[in-house]
Amino acid sequence: MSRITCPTLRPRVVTAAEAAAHIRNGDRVATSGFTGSGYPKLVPPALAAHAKAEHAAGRDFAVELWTGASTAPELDGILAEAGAVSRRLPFQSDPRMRQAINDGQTEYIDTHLSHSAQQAWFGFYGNLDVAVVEVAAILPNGLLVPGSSVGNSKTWLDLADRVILEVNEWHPRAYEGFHDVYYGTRRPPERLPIQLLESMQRIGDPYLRVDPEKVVAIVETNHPDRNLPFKPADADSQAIAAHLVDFLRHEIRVDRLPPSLLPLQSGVGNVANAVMANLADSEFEGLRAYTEVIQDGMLDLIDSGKLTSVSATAFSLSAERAEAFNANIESYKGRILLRTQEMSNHPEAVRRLGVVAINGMVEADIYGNVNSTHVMGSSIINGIGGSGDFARNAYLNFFVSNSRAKGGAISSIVPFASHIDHTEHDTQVLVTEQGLADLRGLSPVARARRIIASCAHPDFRDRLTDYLDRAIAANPHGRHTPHLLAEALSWHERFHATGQM
Ligand code: 0RQ
Repeated sequence: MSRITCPTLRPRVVTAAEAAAHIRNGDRVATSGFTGSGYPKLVPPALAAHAKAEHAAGRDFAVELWTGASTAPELDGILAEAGAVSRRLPFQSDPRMRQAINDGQTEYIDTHLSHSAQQAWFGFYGNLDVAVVEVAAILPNGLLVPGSSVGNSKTWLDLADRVILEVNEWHPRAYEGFHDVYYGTRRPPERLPIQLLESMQRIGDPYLRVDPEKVVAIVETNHPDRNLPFKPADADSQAIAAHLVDFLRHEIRVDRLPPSLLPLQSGVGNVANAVMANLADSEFEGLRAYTEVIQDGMLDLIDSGKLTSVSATAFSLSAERAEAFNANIESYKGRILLRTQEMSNHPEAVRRLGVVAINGMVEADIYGNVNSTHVMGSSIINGIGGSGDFARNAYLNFFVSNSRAKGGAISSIVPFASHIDHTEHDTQVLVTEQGLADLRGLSPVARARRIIASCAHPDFRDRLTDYLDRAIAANPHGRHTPHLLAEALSWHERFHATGQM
């Protein structure tokens, strides 16, 4: 049976090329999609082909691209390769898009993921021309059943002048009932408290709404989400996870956490995924998650019975896990809820629920400033994503990383972070395979001693201590957060010059 049962909308089914023809040079285009799930799969390649044809004919063609978060090669990748994206926001992780941004061809606006929708409807980014949104089905009354992500789709459908829908049969029809789309957001000063008191509480609707008048085209597809595999957890990830889990036990013993913990948030990346897998082997029971993405590790926790429920905005699964989930989707009903990213990452909810946030990092400095996004201060990797939404507002936050990168050439603990996403005021606990530094209640120099002793790799520990000691000695009237300004970024400069920090 067709997934499009609305008599008004059914006649608008066209080919992807016909749908893409509704997108013009200079348009602001916003798509569904969040960390490789629920993004449109046919219109973007058709748009890229059109852009290439225009370029070959000597004409300009580029659009602004707004999404929920990262998408996939057949959206970010193919449009970046076609040179068809003038400006991109918010989180991305595609290698070709990253290249276009780092080459200076595409402007990139790296907002917090909870801010992106509201800043769009505040009007901060200008008028939205087109929304391209993938859904699992269109109901007879025109309501839309989302698929494997919700992201910013609600806002894009509300704001866009024109809407293109992709109806993808790869998403199980049984997705109906897995979503909670909150329609109560208002601009200040009309804002009301968000009545989300428990992680699985429903505060919205199971469906997305769209004004049928705005729907200019519908495309039918049957294409899987991108679904990248995770690296198997190596010894370092296991060690990081073990330190973190031991610390959680300690916090329970001293009565700073309940035995079933508080709702967990786990970020993107291999290390964060490994931490979740490690929790599956632990003694914890009755865990809950209030998070952004559901990775394989979190699904393992549900399957093992340790995790009773997950509220998120999207799946980010490997291909095998996605197929297994789709085949057994009914068994997860009531245990998984997908919200708008505005709500999954909402500061008010994160603060009220007391989330325990675990996110990856690129580097941290001795005082606890964390860089989540840039290599050597200049090249973006992915973006801040939701790490700031969660870390700043969490009950307890962790930043995790190997103590070294690139085969030992780089120390992840440096005198001064080459880019700062999370300041020393936000950071609570740093974890590397070397150990864990609990920074709560410590002054800057005490934090520095603890980070160097617990988290830095032995290859770099003495040099970090030497830097700190000399910075203290050289600043007789500046001993609160002492630095040697001319030397603070010298480790990064040395890496550029010699390939070694
Ligand atoms: O690059 O694969 O080319 O070698 O960075 O590093 O160690 O595989 O770590 O997969 O956990 O990702 C911060 C990127 C960590 C991720 C980051 C290089 C390293 C490798 C990845 P290669 P690992 P992970 C909510 C939370 C921001 C968004 C976020 C991230 C690559 O966690 O994007 O937290 N976070 N969102 O070699 C140079 C260093 C390095 C380094 C690592 N010090 N210097 N390169 N790398 N450390 C979810 C969402 O927001 C959607």
